[in-house]
Amino acid sequence: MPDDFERMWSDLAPVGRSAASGGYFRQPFATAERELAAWFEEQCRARDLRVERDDFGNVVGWWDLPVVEEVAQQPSRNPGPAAVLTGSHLDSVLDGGAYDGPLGVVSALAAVDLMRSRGVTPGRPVGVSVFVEEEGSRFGLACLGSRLATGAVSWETARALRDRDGVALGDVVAGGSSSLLADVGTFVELHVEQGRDLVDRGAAVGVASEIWPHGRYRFDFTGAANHAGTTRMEDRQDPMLTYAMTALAANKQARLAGQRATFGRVAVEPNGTNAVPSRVTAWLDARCSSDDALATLVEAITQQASDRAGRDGTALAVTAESVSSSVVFSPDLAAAVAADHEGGDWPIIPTQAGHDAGILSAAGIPTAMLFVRNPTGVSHSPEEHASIADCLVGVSALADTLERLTR
Ligand code: HGY
Ligand code: MN
Ligand code: MN
Ligand code: MN
Repeated sequence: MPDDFERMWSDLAPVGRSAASGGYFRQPFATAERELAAWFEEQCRARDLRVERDDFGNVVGWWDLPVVEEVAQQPSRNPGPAAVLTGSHLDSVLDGGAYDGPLGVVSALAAVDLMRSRGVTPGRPVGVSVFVEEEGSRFGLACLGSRLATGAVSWETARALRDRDGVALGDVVAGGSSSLLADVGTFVELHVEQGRDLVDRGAAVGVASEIWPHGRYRFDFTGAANHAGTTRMEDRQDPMLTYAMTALAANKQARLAGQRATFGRVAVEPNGTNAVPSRVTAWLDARCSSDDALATLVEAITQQASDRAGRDGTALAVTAESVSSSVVFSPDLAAAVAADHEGGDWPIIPTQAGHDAGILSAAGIPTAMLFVRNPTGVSHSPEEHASIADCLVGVSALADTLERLTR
């Protein structure tokens, strides 16, 4: 299995991603997703996993139950046992790392290999899944694929989402419906840790207790375009100033409240060197320990932005583009997954990162997350990393969990 894992891990290179290069892909959504899906489906076929796609680009490779003849004589038999699904995503943030997402997919495939090498025949179907556009890097809505698969967002709404070039999702994806999750009873997602809890605890693997509430908010600062040199300072209505003071306020407010917030994306129009801009659009990413704390923090930042706009003679509009409430994973399932480790329970820790696991949990599917230690905790960066040794511990922990859930 180790060579399988390392071979698969390096195999991602053809689609622009590989552990070695910390690669990422810049191709447009459709190209990257199509190439990544082709790589994944090839891995499924190599394992005789039945490939099922939905209308949104999400894919599952199914390890079906062996067909048992006598079932045919028992037409009244209840439908088969609920399936156990495991997987993650293959897309990335811009200039991201190689582990966030792919580690969960490669580890799921390797866990199937490991279970088979142990001679395990699951008593339930096992699915390996890839949900598309988990980062929302192109169409702006995180966990887009899993939201569509669970119905958390309708296709009618999602199809109108546009990327930075104005291309609508409905123009690049067929759309329609998804039945991938129809028979899924439990979902388990393995993910590289995006933080340093496991390093601090000296553990190779951890289990998620919850996902902090988080949201994305678009701040539109509007001013008056003018000459950068000839316009007196007191005559300016500079939206860049209002944005800059708001970014400062967001950082200060988050620190004071013990929460997390940043403006990671900014668009300036007309973006000239010698002109006061007419408009600055900036996206706030806020993550808080409770729904109330999130609402309070965003309200405080918005209020300071509004006060500043009044002083600068600029206008402000704030739009909440997506808000995800707190997700608390099933404590019993988390405890059972944590206890699967012969050397004592894996630590159970919160995460501030959103995941498809959060969407499926919110849709009522019992869900667990396994984290693999990231030596620096750095993520959403080419510096993101996990050692092969820890990755293999993660695969073994995932196989143990799947084995227990499918008995
Ligand atoms: O942005 C996040 O929270 C996650 O990495 N998608
Ligand atoms: Mn991510
Ligand atoms: Mn991820
Ligand atoms: Mn995620």
